Amino acid sequence: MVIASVTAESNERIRTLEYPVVDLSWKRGRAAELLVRACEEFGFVKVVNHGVLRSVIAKMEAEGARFFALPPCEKQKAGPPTPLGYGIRSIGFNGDMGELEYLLLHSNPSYISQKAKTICRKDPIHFSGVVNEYVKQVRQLACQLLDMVGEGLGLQDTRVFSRLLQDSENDSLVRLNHYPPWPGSDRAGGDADREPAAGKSRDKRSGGRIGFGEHSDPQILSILRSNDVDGLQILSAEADDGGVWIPVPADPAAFYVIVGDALQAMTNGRLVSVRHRAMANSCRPRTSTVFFGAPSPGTRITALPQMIRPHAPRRYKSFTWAEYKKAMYSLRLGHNRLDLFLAD
Ligand code: GA4
Repeated sequence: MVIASVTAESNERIRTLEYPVVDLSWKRGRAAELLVRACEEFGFVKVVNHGVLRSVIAKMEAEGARFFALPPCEKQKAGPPTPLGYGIRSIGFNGDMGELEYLLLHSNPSYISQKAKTICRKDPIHFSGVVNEYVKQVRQLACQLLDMVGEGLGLQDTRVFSRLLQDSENDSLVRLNHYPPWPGSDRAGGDADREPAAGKSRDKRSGGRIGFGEHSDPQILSILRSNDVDGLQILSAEADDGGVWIPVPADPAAFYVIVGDALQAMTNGRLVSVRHRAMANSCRPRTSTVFFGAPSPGTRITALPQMIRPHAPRRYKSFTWAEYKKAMYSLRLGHNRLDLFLAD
């Protein structure tokens, strides 16, 4: 597998940490095989040569920048998040807090055109056009990757995952995040000695300021990109010390692919939904855009028969996406919510 490495300080040791990269210009069969290995071992992969047009990405980024630069009272008109809409610091309904502001939108064009009236009052049609085009291209990328996963797993019906994202009732979301800068944070010597303000969270080991806390994504597949400011970290499952946070350097030209809980359940645990978080330590603002590919609410999430074997018995009860969402909104961000659906 092609691996990128990053040197990081963890547990008072300097270590080289690794994460997988797949280049979509490689031969399809080889790329599919490596994609599956990455999703099995990490639940995460950086994808380059992805084919999403740079102009589409740039327009989406510009719309995000324009919105977040509005005065607070203007932004509030697109809130509060219920759970969709504009939010600041508060995440979900159960007291989770982050160091960010965000726009969380349904990917359905009719929802976007309705919501655009509060997000971009000057030109809602332009805003919806930009978001719809971005969603269309990134959904296509997600479907291409899911078809490759189907191939790499040796499934006869290689479209079994991508069909869920193409369903007219699919519940996919798009999220724009803006992590404001933290003044003084990049100065020499770091800032682990600085006390965060009341209620703000910090990683106990590194002292870094957490922008969006540890969690897994509930959906099938998430496709993330960011500006050139670092912050994304993935948790590697290491038996000896309960996991190590791997900082994934920013690359605005790449997309980062995150396996969600629903794909873990459908593959009976063969692909793993990776726990990840975003740090907000930089003296420059970090922005990220995430597409969360989800099925329709009525879709039944259940392990594919080919994934159940004598040595790999059924791990999860089957559930509908609507049932899973109900559970996830009743729980904290960091909860291992799939555990609630473990088979008897
Ligand atoms: C995590 C992944 C996505 O950002 C998200 C988040 C959602 C929200 O912000 O409303 C949740 C979180 C996420 C999982 C648990 C619940 C719901 C916040 C929260 C505490 C949009 C999603 O789908 O699930």
